[in-house]
Amino acid sequence: MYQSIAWYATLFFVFLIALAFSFVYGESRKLKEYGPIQEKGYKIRKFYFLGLLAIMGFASAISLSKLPYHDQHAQAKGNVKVVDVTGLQFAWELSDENFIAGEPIQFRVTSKDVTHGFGLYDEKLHLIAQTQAMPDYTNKLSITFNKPGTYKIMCLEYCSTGHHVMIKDIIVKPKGGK
Ligand SMILES: [Cu+2]
Repeated sequence: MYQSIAWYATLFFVFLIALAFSFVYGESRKLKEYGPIQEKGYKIRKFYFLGLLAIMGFASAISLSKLPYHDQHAQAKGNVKVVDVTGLQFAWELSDENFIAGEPIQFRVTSKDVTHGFGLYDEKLHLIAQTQAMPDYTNKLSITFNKPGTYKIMCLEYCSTGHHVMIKDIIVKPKGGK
């Protein structure tokens, strides 16, 4: 859906630019007094600048708050399960592999060798969360698996020949069930 919106928006703006160019080309053939045109142009420019500023400010405020960057300084609260994750060539090691739906989890992700990408995928292979797995550094990633099922960790950073086998299943059991 977003691709088609982006595509039509691009077409629309290309069309607007083409329109502006043909207008300028048409006008450039007429002889006119320069002063008033310049004054009008400056007014339009100011209007566009302020308009653009307002739109970009608004869009930034909305989209920045939704960026999936997790709070690295967040402390694991009482009932949060902390799971240490280590990426290595070519596997994922987890300190705990028992997951229950609805349980808040904080992954603490690091690497033993090179940089890997910790990508969490749901059953439809949609990426639901990700962070870097870096040597000598721990990234915190908080997530709650709302539905039981088989999730996957896949490496998101090309890390040499075995990169494609860095896949691990995470089985999330239903709450109260087996
Ligand atoms: Cu990797």
